[in-house]
Amino acid sequence: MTSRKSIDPAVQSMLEVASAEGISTAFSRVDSMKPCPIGRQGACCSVCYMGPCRMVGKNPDELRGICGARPATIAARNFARAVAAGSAAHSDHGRDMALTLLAAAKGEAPSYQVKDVKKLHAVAGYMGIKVEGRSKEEIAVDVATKALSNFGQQNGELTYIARAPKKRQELWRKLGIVPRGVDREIVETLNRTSVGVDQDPEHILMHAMRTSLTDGWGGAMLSTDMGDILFGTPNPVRSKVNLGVLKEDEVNLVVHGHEPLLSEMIAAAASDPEVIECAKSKGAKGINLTGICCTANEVLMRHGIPSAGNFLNQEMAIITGAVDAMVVDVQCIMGALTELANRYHTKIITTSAKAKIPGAMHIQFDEHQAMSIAKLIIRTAIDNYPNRGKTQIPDEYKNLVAGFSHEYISYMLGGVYRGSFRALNDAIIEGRIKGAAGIVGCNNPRSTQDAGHDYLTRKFIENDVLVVQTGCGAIANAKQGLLTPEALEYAGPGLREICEAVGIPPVLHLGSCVDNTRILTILTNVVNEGGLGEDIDDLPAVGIAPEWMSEKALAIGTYFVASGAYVLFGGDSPVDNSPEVTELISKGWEEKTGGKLEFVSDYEEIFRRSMDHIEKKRKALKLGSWAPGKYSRTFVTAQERARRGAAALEAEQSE
Ligand code: NFS
Repeated sequence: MTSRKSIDPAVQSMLEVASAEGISTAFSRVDSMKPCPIGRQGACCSVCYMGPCRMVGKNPDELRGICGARPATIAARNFARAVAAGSAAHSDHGRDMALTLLAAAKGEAPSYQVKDVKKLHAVAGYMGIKVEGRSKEEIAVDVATKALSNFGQQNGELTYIARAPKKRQELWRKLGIVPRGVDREIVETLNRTSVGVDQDPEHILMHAMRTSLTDGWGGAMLSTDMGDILFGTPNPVRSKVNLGVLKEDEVNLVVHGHEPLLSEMIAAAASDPEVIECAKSKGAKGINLTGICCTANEVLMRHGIPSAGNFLNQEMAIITGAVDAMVVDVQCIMGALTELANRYHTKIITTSAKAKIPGAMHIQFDEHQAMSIAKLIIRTAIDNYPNRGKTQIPDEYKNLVAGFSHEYISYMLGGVYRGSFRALNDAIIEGRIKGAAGIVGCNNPRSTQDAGHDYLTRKFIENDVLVVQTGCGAIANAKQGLLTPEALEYAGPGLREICEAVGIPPVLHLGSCVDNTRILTILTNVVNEGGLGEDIDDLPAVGIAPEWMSEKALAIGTYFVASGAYVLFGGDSPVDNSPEVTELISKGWEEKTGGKLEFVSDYEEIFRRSMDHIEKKRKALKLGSWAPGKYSRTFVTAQERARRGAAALEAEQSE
């Protein structure tokens, strides 16, 4: 029964506890809350108060709302609004990061500094900011100011548009979808989609693409860069994942949400000897910091702090009874947490000026006094430790390797002096690696937790497709042990050879959801490296969000399509009611950008379409299949080597 809900054994065991104790969770609520069939397929218009109008009937194309809006207009408007909301979420995150960098550089936020000068110089390079003869603080002031100007500018182009492949930039200009300013495009979407403004579905959807580019090549990319400058660019780290990382005898503090600003401070404060002494004085052996969702990914990538799991693990963590405080900021935080926490001793602490939850304790974060606030939060968790009742921590965790920034990938492929993507391009050209799949995004209780991520990742690596991941998708795979070198056992021979030679797992964790922009950078670097076409849409690559549920996922999917990628989403289509819009975002966008967006509920079909696409792109690039003999007469596959090794061993033993 619980296996239909989740493939995560820790979640399964907590669901048994929840069911025995009559505890409501997203997994149980999803059964009693049937989705509204009208809203679910984009057939409900609520942009004015003459309605809401429902586009239901035998022939949707005959239907219209009170104002006359057709189903296609309504579906396109709803989709564009979701993209705007998703872009706003990532971009506001980026804005906060830039504001903190500015405060740090001016000496107004003493807890923060420029940690990664190399990255600062690289970003200054993208922005045309002079670095020679200047202090890191001077450069950082200019970098943060330039970043912030991207949000409010009214005309011109976002700075990072120039980071895309040349051909892509020209295409965007031709299509008129280069964003002028982050805030401008998001506001314009809200205006265009309000009652009686833009009514042409194709025109609305073009602006949805322009808006999504403010996310991918704007707010989210800035967020990644500002984070790396402040906290360091990730390098591979080993860690652990799943509810088994919670500890019986330590103060369990879980950071949940998205922005790394506070969690970085908590990570630093948690190792302060004075704070640890304080925990000991309450009978705990120490402080155990873990995370959920993308905050977890941020501190995992940079410090190897263990993750207690992805989106659907948040309630499960509380049901263990072992969480002394869950500290949340923004995004993907379930409103149900406070009611659930009332059954236990757990304190839910909201920290963002933008987000309060009824029933939660609020300790407002302020970057100017970050360290003292972080310590106050830790002390609150410590003080709560003695209030713990019965705990039920499932003994489930897996090891993982995370921390693959594009900078590190370039380094691992070419070394310090010759960092490049050449080796990856060559492996794709030779056919050792057939292509790449980005498998990203959420959990959604309407489908079995982690099952889509798991099925697709295994299928791709088995078929010599390198998998890169972010967000809850990465954690889903980590919980199944796929983010380790041992997962090479499931990889096809070509992929395995490359991963063994370079020393990486076949599934690379690139970070949080804003770090999908690292994938954009990798795709661009692969194009610029040469030999695989001139633009992102030439590459044998796909992007997949099998268990998506968030507006942010739609924004990410749309900016990848605008950037030339084939993107497949699992589950139901939010524009299903309109065959016209369904065609506009797939075939229509493909004609314009070379990328397309499809909603396919069957995972096998997602895989089949992805492989067809990868093969089609390989053919267009005139790439053949892998022919080992062509490159090395002495070549043997890893499997063959293992077989020979085993045979030799057997022979030895029989002697
Ligand atoms: Ni992404 Fe990260 Fe997870 Fe989905 Fe939510 S945490 S920003 S939206 S649920 S992947």
